[in-house]
Amino acid sequence: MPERKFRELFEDMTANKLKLPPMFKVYLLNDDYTTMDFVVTVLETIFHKTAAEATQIMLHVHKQGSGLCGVYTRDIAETKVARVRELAETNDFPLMCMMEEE
Ligand code: TYC
Repeated sequence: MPERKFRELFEDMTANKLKLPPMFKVYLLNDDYTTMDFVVTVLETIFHKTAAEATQIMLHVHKQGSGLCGVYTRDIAETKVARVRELAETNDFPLMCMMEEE
């Protein structure tokens, strides 16, 4: 194989290997019906926040309309959004959760 071709292939391979995966921000949105306690529980159980962090994020969402819960790879973000929606539905709360590419 000519050296130029080999170098091209090698650079292509290493560039692809070193590329970081796309990351996704997961947000909770405010509503008038979901209880504050439920939102704190969601943040503790699904997003692994401490009680203090969960309370801070919940209050931020309550006052500002939305709040960042974490940044994850696509699969993890999708799973977290799905778990929040399932848990909210099971408990009859209209809590909304969304993800957005960084
Ligand atoms: N606004 C809700 C209330 O007053 C609390 C709440 C906070 C709901 C955050 C959703 O993502 C949310 N009970």
